Amino acid sequence: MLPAYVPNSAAAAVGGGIPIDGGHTWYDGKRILGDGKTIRGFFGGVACGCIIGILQIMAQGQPVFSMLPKLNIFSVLLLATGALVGDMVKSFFKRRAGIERGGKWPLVDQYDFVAGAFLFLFVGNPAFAFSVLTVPVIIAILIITPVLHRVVNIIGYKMGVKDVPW
Ligand code: CTP
Ligand code: K
Ligand code: MG
Repeated sequence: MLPAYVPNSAAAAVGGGIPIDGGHTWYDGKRILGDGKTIRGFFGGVACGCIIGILQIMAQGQPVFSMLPKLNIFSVLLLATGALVGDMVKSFFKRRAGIERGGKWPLVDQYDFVAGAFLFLFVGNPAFAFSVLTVPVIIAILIITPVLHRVVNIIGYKMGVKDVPW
């Protein structure tokens, strides 16, 4: 899950600059995604997720471009991209629900990137996804994620890379 977790924190650290929605509003007059989703945050986040994933593959003594269904660069890219696409889709619906950028949306804020990463991995590399994401593993991830999310966000807030501690 590191290639899915890291992009979320990395985006907060390296994000900023041009927003993905270009500052445009939706038909409801509210921003499409908001200033919290930036091009630099997205690609910087995905890149950091890929770096951690490549280190994991190398630590397991496997070739980076191994055949499916092993952990390979393709699966790493799916997890990292899926995580930030999930986060972005979340922001779209958050704006439609009238919640400002950075506002709290309990449960959704904690699981958006996990849902995106799971979806991308199950669709993009089902053989690998089914072999690693077993029911006990998924349950463990669902328990660990909100705890980790909270701890990392408090650290990010204290470091000054996050505006709010959630
Ligand atoms: N970030 C970014 N680009 C992304 C995702 C995140 O630049 N694609 C950065 C932004 O600086 C953002 C911070 O990471 O403020 C924290 O991310 P997140 O909590 O997902 O964004 P919010 O500011 O809470 O915005 P939203 O309400 O839309 O989730
Ligand atoms: K997020
Ligand atoms: Mg947030």
